[in-house]
Amino acid sequence: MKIFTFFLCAIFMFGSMLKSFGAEALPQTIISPIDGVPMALIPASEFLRGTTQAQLDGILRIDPSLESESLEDEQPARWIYLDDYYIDKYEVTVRRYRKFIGATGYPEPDWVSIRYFSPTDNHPVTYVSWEDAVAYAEWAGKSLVTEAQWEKAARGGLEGKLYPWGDELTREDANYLGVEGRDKWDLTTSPVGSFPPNGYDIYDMAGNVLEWILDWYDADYYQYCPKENPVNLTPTRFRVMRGGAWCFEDEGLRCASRFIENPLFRGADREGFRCVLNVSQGSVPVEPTGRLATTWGTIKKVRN
Ligand SMILES: [Ca+2]
Ligand SMILES: [Ca+2]
Repeated sequence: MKIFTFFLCAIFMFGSMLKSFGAEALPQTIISPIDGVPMALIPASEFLRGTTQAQLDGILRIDPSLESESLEDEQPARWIYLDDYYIDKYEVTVRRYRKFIGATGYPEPDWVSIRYFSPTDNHPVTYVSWEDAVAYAEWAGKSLVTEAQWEKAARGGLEGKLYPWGDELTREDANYLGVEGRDKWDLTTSPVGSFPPNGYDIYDMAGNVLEWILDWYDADYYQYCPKENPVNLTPTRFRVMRGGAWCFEDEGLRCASRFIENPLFRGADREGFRCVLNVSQGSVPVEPTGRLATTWGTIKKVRN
């Protein structure tokens, strides 16, 4: 309890030191003070979200077995504006999740199953529910990723591409169904960061584990959502998951692919998450000197 109280105080101090920054002053990379993960800045801007009709036609030409209706929830493609935010460069690992459990006394996950599909501490944690992911994010002083934040980060600054690095997916890019080349993992996750990052220096946005998203899933959400900082907080039956997983075909690894899951489900060998820091909500810790700092000491600041 004492440790938990310490973390609550620390998060409060963390927030109280916030200061507004122009985008030009924000460092490209920060180290998240509580869970120690490097986070990449995604600068405020518009990005083209979703799947255009031309892309949808192309996808169906490549794989005629797909039903066009199954991709309609990715339409219409629209320009969406998002404020500055930082996103974890890596999926939350077994090591970081264990640290969270130890610090808070949060209920232990199914370590036996986790170990089977994620055999080392540097593999992504799995067998976590949406609520587990939110609890971790709150402990870490961060938030779960919104659906729009996830897709913008996945696109890596590119416009209208199918995957985080372009329109082709190869075995050098990601862990998905099967084994070849750099993808040495057949029926398990790979250690986080085993493949090259995208243009925002973020790893495993395609494949490895599916990632829990803050939004509730609505197939029609793109048709009516706001243009700025959209997040669907109206309850439905499912939460969104993004990015595909180690057991998915290549089509499921597209940046625009949307998946659904029961938020209470904690039994999946392919489901993990990552977190964000929302700059506008005052979650970037800055001292008047411009140094990043917390009650734990100065945050390691890394320049790309
Ligand atoms: Ca594989
Ligand atoms: Ca992933």
